[in-house]
Amino acid sequence: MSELKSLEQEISAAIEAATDEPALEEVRISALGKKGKISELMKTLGKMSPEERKEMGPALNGLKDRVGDLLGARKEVLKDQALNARLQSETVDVTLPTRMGATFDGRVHPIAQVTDELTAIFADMGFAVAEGPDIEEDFYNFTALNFPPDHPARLEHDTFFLPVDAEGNQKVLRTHTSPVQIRTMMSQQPPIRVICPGRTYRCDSDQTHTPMFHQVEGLVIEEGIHMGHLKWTLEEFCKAFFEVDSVKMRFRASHFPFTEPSMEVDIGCQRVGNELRIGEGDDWLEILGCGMVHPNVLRNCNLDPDRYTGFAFGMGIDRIAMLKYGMPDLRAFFNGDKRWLDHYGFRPLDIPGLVGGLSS
Ligand code: 2NL
Repeated sequence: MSELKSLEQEISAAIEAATDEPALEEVRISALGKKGKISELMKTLGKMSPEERKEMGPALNGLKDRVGDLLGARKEVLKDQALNARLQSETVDVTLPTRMGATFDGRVHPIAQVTDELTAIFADMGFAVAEGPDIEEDFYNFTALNFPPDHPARLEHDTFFLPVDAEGNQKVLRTHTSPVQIRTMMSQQPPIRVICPGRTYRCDSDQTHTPMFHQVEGLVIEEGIHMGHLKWTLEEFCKAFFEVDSVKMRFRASHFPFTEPSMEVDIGCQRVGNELRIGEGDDWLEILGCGMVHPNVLRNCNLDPDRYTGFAFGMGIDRIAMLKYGMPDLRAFFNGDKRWLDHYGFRPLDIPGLVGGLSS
């Protein structure tokens, strides 16, 4: 009997000393498991005299029950302790500053930003984006666009020519994104509404010209399209892009081989100190060229000019980026100086959209 008492004390002490659930489980096995101390004692009951059994049976059962209760109670305590420790170590301090990293330190280049901005504006007017190769065939860059063979305009464009290939063909670096529109007209049926932003190349370099620059052209082909549609589209674009309620515009007669009539478009502006205000004022800024698609261009793309008309326009993305965001030198756009990008670049998660301000 006194042996049972000291066994109970020994087991109770072990239960109290267990500091986690695995340790407690070991104590349980050593007491109540198949070969545990209490279980072994239970097995001896069979060999006892009836008198001994009468005394030891209830005593052992009592011990087994009390040890079971102690184990259960200790298990609850240890569970609570483990949960509290987890809550302590896994707390989130929502007042900490956001973590900076590559995603946040990087900047979006103004060309990418402005391309996204104008894409959002034209997408809202139902335009799709079309793309094409930078290395073009003469046909798409010049011939289909109504440049006569050996016309000086092919040279005026300061074209980069590639070496003549085995078949005697000479490819060029596209001098404008118009070839993308030619490809669109040859592969799709009207109604067509596309913008074609992308890289273009001309052999020219000074403060406002780089050998590689960016252009966006727009093209609409549909029955009944006229200059009113052209004017409205460009006016809406200018207001949305420069984020002003109204914009003064001037259409001057001009000439391109691929449009008739052709126009250059100026917007009103005013210089106030160092700042350039767009939309009003007595100065003019040239921002784009446009016109009604020349019937020859439609014919070259197998479209019937008696059925379809269309308008087209083209502008320099780099140039309108400089106007909107005030960079003085185009060359700095492309020489990869990180200090310039830190200053003029855009935060990567400020994605341009028409809701909430284009360039917030
Ligand atoms: C400018 C002038 C212009 C076009 C581009 C075009 C394209 C096709 C047919 C007719 Cl496929 N026109 N594009 C038309 C007028 C002007 O760009 O000064 N760009 C910077």
